[in-house]
Amino acid sequence: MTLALYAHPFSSYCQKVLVALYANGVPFQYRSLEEPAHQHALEALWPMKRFPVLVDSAPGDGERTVIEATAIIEYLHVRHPGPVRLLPEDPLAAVGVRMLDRFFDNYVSTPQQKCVFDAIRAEGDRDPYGVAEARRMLDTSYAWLEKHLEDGRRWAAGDDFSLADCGAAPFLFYADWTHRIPEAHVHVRAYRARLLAHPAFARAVDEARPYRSYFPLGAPDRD
Ligand SMILES: N[C@@H](CCC(=O)N[C@@H](CS)C(=O)NCC(=O)O)C(=O)O
Repeated sequence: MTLALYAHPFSSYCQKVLVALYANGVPFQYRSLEEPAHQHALEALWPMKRFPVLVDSAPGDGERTVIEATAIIEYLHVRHPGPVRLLPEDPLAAVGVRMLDRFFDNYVSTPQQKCVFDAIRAEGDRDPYGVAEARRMLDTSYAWLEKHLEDGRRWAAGDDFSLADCGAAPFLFYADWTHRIPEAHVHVRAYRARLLAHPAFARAVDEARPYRSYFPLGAPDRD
């Protein structure tokens, strides 16, 4: 059996999957997109050229290509489970985890990526209206999350670390760099700090340190 992940250490969606792999100690080949050969292989696997992409080759079971960070984590949960159960057994509780996973993807990561992608465009192609909208969405998301975390829950969906936290970790990490989480949102800031202290995410953050100069808005000298 070979699990191979096409990924870049500085990519938030790749870190989302790396957190799941590291949390469960799943062995895999890291096909870093710093290498042109891996970039070409990725293009052949997935014409969208978005990453991460997972390839699972099992003798007698062919080869499976899995796209999209959430689907990759769901796949790992089914085919390569480990001690940390990232989706609860109870189907209703699992809906709650998936709902929060969508929240972090759509309302934290998407607006923060909008700001970052805009910053790497040529001056004349920028979209200040879209960026202002994205920043407003981040404000709304931070405020909603502050209320959601007010009950003292440790992780996004309760006491157990889950799929939702795998995405929350890198997305809040970069979102705070892009659009600072207000000091008043003490629960969101404390949750981000807990995520940063989680060994699986701390490892992903450390592996990405050499690439901080890639952050187009200027990586702050912290974290
Ligand atoms: N919906 C995808 C998003 C993946 C994504 O946006 N990945 C970024 C890196 S963080 C990427 O592929 N960027 C390259 C590009 O936009 O061409 C997922 O959940 O995996």
